[in-house]
Amino acid sequence: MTTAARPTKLTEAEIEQRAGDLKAWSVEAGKLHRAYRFPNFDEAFGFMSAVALEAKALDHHPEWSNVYDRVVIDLTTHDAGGLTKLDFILAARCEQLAADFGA
Ligand code: H2B
Repeated sequence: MTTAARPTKLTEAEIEQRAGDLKAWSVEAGKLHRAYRFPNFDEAFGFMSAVALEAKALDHHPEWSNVYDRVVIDLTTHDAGGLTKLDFILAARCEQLAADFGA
């Protein structure tokens, strides 16, 4: 297995630029933040299962919580001490998958 180079922390300007593509997300306490509501628990957990596979593939993992039909996600790159392109890649995948699961 090859070791992928870890991405570097984005500058404020780079964060603002990338955030323009993710209107439903906000930057809170330096993390990309989004709350989703699904039709029911099955859809919420299905979404989380799909995101978990993405997280595994990217080797990039969300901070998140679930209560019934709600999923709250915070994304940051712990190794870099801030936001990197990986957070924006995972956020964009979350948007696509959330739509698939009826959010
Ligand atoms: N996920 C997140 N969100 N941030 C990281 O810095 C991170 C990760 N690092 N998943 C990865 C795993 C690292 O620990 C492994 C060794 O690649």
